[in-house]
Amino acid sequence: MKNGNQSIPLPPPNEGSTFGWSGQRFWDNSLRGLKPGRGWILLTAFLTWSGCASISGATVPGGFRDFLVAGGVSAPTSMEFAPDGRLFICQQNGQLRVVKNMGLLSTPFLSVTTDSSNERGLLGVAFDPGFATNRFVYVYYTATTPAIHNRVSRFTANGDVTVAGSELAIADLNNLSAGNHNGGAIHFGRDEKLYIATGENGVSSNAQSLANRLGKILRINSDGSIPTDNPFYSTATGLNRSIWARGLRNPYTFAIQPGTGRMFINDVGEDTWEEINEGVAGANYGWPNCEGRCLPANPAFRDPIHQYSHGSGGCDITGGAFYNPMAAQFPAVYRGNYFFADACGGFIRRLDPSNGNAVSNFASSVSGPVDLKVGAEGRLYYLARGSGEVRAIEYTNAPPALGITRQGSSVTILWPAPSAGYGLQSASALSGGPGWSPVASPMVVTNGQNRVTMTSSNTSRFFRLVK
Ligand SMILES: [Ca+2]
Repeated sequence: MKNGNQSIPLPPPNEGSTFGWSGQRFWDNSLRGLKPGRGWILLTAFLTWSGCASISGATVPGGFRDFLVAGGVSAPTSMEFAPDGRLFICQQNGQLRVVKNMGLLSTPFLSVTTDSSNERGLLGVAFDPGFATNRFVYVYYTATTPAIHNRVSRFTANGDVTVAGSELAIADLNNLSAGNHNGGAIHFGRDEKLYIATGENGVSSNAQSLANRLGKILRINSDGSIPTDNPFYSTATGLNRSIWARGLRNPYTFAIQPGTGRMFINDVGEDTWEEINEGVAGANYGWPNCEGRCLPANPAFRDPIHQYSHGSGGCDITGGAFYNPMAAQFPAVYRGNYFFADACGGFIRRLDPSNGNAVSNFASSVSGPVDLKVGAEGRLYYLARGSGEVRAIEYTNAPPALGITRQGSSVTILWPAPSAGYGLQSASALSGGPGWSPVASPMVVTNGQNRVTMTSSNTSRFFRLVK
């Protein structure tokens, strides 16, 4: 199968680049009339996908299913959803690929010149909090000039490609020696600062030093300048004032919880322990003095909130995602959970912060998972490096959230009759948790379609259709 996704119905071309479109236009609203600055949102999610069964699919719990989203990705390293629903995938070779309308676009969004040997290459992507207006996309990659080092650059999007010549380097990190331990994850925090995870580059003493930016979490403004409230701003010098936390070995991935801003950092261990650490300004996570919890306890170091041994089947923690989607699809017990994967163990587990950080198995036989993301519509996506695929896990018995839209001057929602079982809900903020209330709006059936129209100038209201 070309791209491995031919059985998935492709949608008509549209500006919204909706992800999970069923091929039928259920939503028709006035959002195209909104000013770009309002960041219009049109996200749809339907149960009508019919993804291919594949031998590379994971084993998932009863009630769930695993299906192919897009194949043919070469040596992927990480992925991120754009605010408009497109999924961007980093290939180690420097190409940033786009999955749009359930298909992998043949033309990369961008290609950077990178050293992709060993663990180097294009490793991370993030979208500016103001992406809907400014179209800024950030990537982390191993630059080759003037010496080999990791760099964070900003590009400006123009549809599914970048504006030519728009690259702006906003952080050039220390020159590299070894090829391994590059970190590479980048995400914006709730404070709209850009957080950058860096590895210690095979020199463990780097992790403790405030004289370089390796083995750290860095925090910078989106233009590359350094916030003056950084924890080591007055004690470190120059660019090292971007250090936000230290004592990390190879924090290949981290995640920030929607709604709370809580950060969990996955630190890949050496011989014994894989770690999940709570992100705290100024924290020292102990490497190389400790791998896993410090024994005996050392108050100078912050222990992981969870660790698992290589003896338990894993050896490479990669990928973390909080389950707080706009429209939760998994059962309630999963809300607020933190999913994490292990690339060599081939599993996905979940940690429940509301239950003493208890960890449960979730998926197994996963083909080299290197990243996890939760879609706005509530599916869990994983990037399988082993099979070169993006796959998704959904709960088959979920009451589907059929779509989410944002109120403009007027919103009209269409969906096929009959209307039985459908209900409209509204909320004042996008969240996967509570806050959605039923809306008593008259539904009108016209030409076999249900239609409901709401008129309001309140752009802070969101609506979703659920069944
Ligand atoms: Ca540690």
